[in-house]
Amino acid sequence: MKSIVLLSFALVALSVWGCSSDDGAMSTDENAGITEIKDPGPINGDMAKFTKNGQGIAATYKGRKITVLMAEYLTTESADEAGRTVHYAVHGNKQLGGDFVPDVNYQVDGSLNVSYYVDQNRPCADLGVGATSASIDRAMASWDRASCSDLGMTKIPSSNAVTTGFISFILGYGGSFDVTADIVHCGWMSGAFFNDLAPNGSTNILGVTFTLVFTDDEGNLTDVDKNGQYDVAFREIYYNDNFAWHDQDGQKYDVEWVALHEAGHGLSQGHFGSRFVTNSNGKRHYAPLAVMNPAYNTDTPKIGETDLAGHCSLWAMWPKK
Ligand SMILES: [Ca+2]
Ligand SMILES: [Ca+2]
Ligand SMILES: [Zn+2]
Repeated sequence: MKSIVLLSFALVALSVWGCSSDDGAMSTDENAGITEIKDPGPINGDMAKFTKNGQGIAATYKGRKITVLMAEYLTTESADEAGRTVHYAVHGNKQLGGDFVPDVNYQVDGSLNVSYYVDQNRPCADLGVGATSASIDRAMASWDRASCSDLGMTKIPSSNAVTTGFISFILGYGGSFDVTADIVHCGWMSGAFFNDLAPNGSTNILGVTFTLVFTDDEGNLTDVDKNGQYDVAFREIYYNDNFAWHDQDGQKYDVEWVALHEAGHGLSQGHFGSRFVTNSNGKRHYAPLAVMNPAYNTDTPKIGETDLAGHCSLWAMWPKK
């Protein structure tokens, strides 16, 4: 059975092999010169960063405590290490993911619709908030168009009076414990914020999504709907202003591409894709090529077949409104 799985994976890998256009022709000898780079796996992060005076985060929503579960970060295509998942709340050796609870009482927006908010108070240095907000809106609309799911994607209008940033607040970069939406695009942060996340983060990490989850009164993570996933309160997305950002001009780094990737995390999807390097030129490739690969890999922001399959497995059963 295992060999069949491996064989079918190899066929998938060959059939959907993707390289950016400047890579030139691949070797005709598929068995030579290509090395898989093993996924180093998730990291256990330092929860102490997110506690104050030895206490867990005391932020609450409707009487429920909220804490940080994990961070998923996206790296550049040239970073030595691909994006990874940092688990802050680890119970025993269990590193579970998080998912929204299909119950309005566990929806911070009080609705089974998926809401998002774009904070325009942390603008990008390269582009106006109109352009970056439009890019984010297109990314959210792309996920909303998936016909297998009925997200009811709803945008909460941006207001300069609203302060987002649960994570940035805790880490000392300003923000608040206010809750605005299921998915919050908090805006662009300095490179220092990303160095706090991972070594060389300022120069390797393009964006990050933090998953915030509910806990019980004692601070234990909950799984009230018993789906094997911790119960997500909301997610926060941050972009790295240490990079040059572009708006649909084919240059790196395209806001919509990164927003589409981060919104995939916002909708509970993780990274996937195996990483390979062509030995002769050091170019890195993913199979299958996808927007949910852990590194930036194309200038065309689009949801791939594998991305869509992952999305549908998470959302096809979401209750209709
Ligand atoms: Ca909702
Ligand atoms: Ca759950
Ligand atoms: Zn990611």
